[in-house]
Amino acid sequence: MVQPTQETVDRLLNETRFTEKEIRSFFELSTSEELSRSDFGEIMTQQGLSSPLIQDRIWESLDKDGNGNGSISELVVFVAVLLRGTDSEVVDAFFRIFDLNGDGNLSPDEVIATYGQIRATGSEPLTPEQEDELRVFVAEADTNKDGNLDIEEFRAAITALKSETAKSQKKTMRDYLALAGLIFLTIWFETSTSFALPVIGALSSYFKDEYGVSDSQLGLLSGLYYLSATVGPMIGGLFVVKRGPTIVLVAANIVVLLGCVLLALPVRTFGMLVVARLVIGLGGEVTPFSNVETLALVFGRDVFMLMCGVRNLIQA
Ligand SMILES: [Ca+2]
Ligand SMILES: [Ca+2]
Ligand SMILES: [Ca+2]
Repeated sequence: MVQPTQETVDRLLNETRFTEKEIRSFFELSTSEELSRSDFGEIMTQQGLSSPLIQDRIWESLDKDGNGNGSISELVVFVAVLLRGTDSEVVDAFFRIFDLNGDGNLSPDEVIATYGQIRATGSEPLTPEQEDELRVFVAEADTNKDGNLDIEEFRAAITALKSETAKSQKKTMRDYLALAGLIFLTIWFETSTSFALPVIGALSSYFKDEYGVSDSQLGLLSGLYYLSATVGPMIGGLFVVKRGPTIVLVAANIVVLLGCVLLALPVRTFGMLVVARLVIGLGGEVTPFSNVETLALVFGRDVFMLMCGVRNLIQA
């Protein structure tokens, strides 16, 4: 526990938006008067921020008097910006940390290196796609097109990003109508396949009369569906990885439709039933997983579960 002088408390009251009580509690919680650069490095590395370059940038913001040690007062001022700073103070603080070579400009590589480290704390590093997104972010924010972001461009980009996020969080009547439309589409995509799959069972007496098939042949038709349904998902799964679930979902539904068209043709032979059921099976079991993957892609976390529910309801 460290006791600050009244003079130090008054100065920090002046420099930060903390209350006297908050300032004093920082000191009370501290076990030593100063933090060394190496202790700081150790703490940062433990938190997943291992890059010495980024540690240096944060340290420069912290050790304001540059004496090589972080005092409690310096720590209070640094934390105050992050916790109680205005938007522009926080943005400025991040700009100084992101600007690794300290030239007053953010290059795309600096944004990727720093954002990657901060974002990647305790999780995966940035993917090439995420890096590309950051490059696009820098290119779009770079209004004077010199390839870098100065502080004004960085501020404008962050402000735009914030207002965009706020806008996207406000739901309007239009959003709810769009949601209703999407529920309808989800039902639509699920209904056709869910109807086509068990139709043999429901229409067994019709098939017996119309095609003259026996009970064992009906059993065979059901079995054939599951035979091709074990092959379909293997192919479908490969394409989901390669091409994304949406296109696979559409393709699988087209395959099921093709099978249904074959069933509807006026060729009333057992051979045609066999072919049609094999075709339906090929696409039929691809739809459940590509449908869920598509829902995850299209809907945010809150709506995704609703859509899965809608889908399961239709399946049942
Ligand atoms: Ca210092
Ligand atoms: Ca720079
Ligand atoms: Ca620029």
